Amino acid sequence: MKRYGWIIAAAVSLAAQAAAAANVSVTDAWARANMPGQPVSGAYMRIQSDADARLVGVSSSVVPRVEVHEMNMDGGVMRMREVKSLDLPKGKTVSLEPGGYHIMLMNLKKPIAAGDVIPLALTVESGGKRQTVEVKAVARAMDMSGGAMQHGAH
Ligand SMILES: [Cu+2]
Repeated sequence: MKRYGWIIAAAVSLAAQAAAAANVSVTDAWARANMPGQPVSGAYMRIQSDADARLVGVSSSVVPRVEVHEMNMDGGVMRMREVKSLDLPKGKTVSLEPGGYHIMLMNLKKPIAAGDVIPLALTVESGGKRQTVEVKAVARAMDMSGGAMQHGAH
């Protein structure tokens, strides 16, 4: 599977950027297209901040509920849980990808189809200030046999 086979331009705007706010860049933002009847999916991206920061929330105008999740192995079983805050260390690229940290798209009213654009608003905190980073994740189909995570546990 060519996970990063194509680069998706992430539209990043730094709203209300204060002098102390970190510069946050997001690349390779994508969402997983899903099957009819699946109410959940995942969104993935790479985030880099030029100052120590934290991702403290994500929302979307088209997804009723969005959470930041962590996935790991627990006794041979893949489990995931919500994380309230994800560290974005200065200068380090933090990857959200299948099998690791991801943005959970929940309570979907209709399936996400390949090519759909999912707008996401990331709330990033740094130096006591919060800013919103707008990201557009383009949906792509995913080969479920290629080690993709299942979200059936929800
Ligand atoms: Cu999840």
